[in-house]
Amino acid sequence: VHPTAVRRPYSIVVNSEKTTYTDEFITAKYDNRGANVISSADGQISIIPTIKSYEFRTARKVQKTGLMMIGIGGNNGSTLCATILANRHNISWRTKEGVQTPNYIGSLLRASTVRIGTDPTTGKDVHVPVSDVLPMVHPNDLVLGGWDISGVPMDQAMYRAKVLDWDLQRQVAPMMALMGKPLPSIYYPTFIAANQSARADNLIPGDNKQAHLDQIRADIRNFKEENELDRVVVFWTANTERYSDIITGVNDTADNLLASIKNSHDEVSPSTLFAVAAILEGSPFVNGAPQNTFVPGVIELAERHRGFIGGDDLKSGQTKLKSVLAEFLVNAGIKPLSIASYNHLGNNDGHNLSAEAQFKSKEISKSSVVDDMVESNRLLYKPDASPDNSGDKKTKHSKGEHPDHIIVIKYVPAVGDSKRALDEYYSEILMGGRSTINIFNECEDSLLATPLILDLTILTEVLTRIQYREVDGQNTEFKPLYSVLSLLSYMLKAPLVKPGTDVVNSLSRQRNGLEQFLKACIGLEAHGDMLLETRIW
Ligand code: NAI
Ligand code: DG6
Repeated sequence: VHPTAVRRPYSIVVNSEKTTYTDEFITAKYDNRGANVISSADGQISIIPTIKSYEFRTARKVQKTGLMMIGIGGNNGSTLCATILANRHNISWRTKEGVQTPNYIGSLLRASTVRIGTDPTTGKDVHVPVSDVLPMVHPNDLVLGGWDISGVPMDQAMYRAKVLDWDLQRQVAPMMALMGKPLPSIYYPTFIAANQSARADNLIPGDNKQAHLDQIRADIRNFKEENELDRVVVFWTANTERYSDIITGVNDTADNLLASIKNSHDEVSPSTLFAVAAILEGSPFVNGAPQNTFVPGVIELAERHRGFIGGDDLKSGQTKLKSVLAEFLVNAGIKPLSIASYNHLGNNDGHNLSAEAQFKSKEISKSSVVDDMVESNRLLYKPDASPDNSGDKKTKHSKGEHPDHIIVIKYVPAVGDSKRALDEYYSEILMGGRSTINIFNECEDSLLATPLILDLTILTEVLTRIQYREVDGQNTEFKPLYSVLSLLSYMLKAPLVKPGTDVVNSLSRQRNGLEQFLKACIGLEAHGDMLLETRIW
């Protein structure tokens, strides 16, 4: 089942003094423009435009990349494997609608485009697939592997998930069967719901966390060697865990965390252990679930090893829409008073989330998504006047005025993977009026999540090949990007960002940020919507 698909040649050339090409690198100059704003006590706002010059250097050779999923035997993991196999082998199947061909719909990289300029002969915008802007791995070329506490072979895991059409399952099953059983994993029962215990039959023996770490590191190394990979991305798509307590001396620093693993401390979660293993093996780690895998000790360890981490929690449906709608309302000067989000689903994710502690993790990531929009408009929402109005990013809002925001998730086995989500946005409009928007969405959860896992993996691989340097500064060596890959935010509900910097939840800002960055790497300016040529004579 190893990849055979042909890579598309990279075909974009930017003819500009800003961009240079060698066989090895694309190097582009970029002027980062901003503005310093100083507000004085008398209400005067003084603005000083700023500019700082950088160079980005992107290695052109796409690395042979493996994706190791933790939870590969679950709905997302098995659906992703079957989707890649169907695409790789061009398998079509019959549904009651007719013949369906495989695709990557829902992937920002493979199914959406970016405006790169204008055709001078027609004056029309020219769009290219996002995946064409820089050399990127094709999803068909990813080498797949991973761990699961459930030892069900991959074809059976796909049947168990009940996500894909039967005629497709039937055809990919022999290829899925060749993938065999997932690698044994680690199971610390207090971290996931008790209702998952029956699945846990494929475990690395013992309860020594250091030995577990060593085994997982060896798994990553072996997978890399056996498949002759340049890069392995390790991805948590296993059950949502409860939050870990952040305890001074235990997981607050890199050294304390490593010592706690040695001592098999109870509060080190499986996902944190996997993140540490990945960092120590030089593999990027992405967290597709909501729990606080990235305790401070993990972030410090990633910084120390110049490793790459990204998370948290795939932003697939209800929350993605919320990061559009809440921004639309607040930017339209309309004041959401309450947002009530309800959903029910019947897959194993829903079963796990029916336990209080695991639901809590999901509730936090689903709730945080409107914070920055509210924060940005203090005309609508009164700020808190007290001196300490800071809030914790993940557990509580800043103390200023906020809309009521409630999250409900219910487990209804009958509906399986087909999640039903209802959202009510209740807002204040002109002169005390009220507006209510109700949304009902129904779709297979894992078919929204799978393309996000692919995008996150492929983007992560790209970001490991990009380096930067300051053009006029003292420090002119090329350096890797900062360890926390906040450029992945578009696909994530509660984006992890560089400590001390602001989280951006708005979907359009997240997408613009990513587009601008990819374009900057080939020396293209951000395309604004000023459309000056259409406004002047
Ligand atoms: P699932 O329950 O079908 O799959 C999770 C898999 O993880 C199971 O096969 C389970 O046996 C395995 N597992 C649990 N603990 C493990 C460990 N310590 N090591 C290895 N494997 C372990 O769930 P699904 O639907 O695939 O979702 C996966 C994760 O992604 C969940 O945390 C979910 O909340 C999150 N997520 C899912 C989205 C979706 O739309 N499906 C969207 C956003 C996030
Ligand atoms: C119930 O909400 C199950 C969850 O795992 C979600 O389906 C998943 O987090 C996706 O959430 P959303 O809000 O992006 O659709």
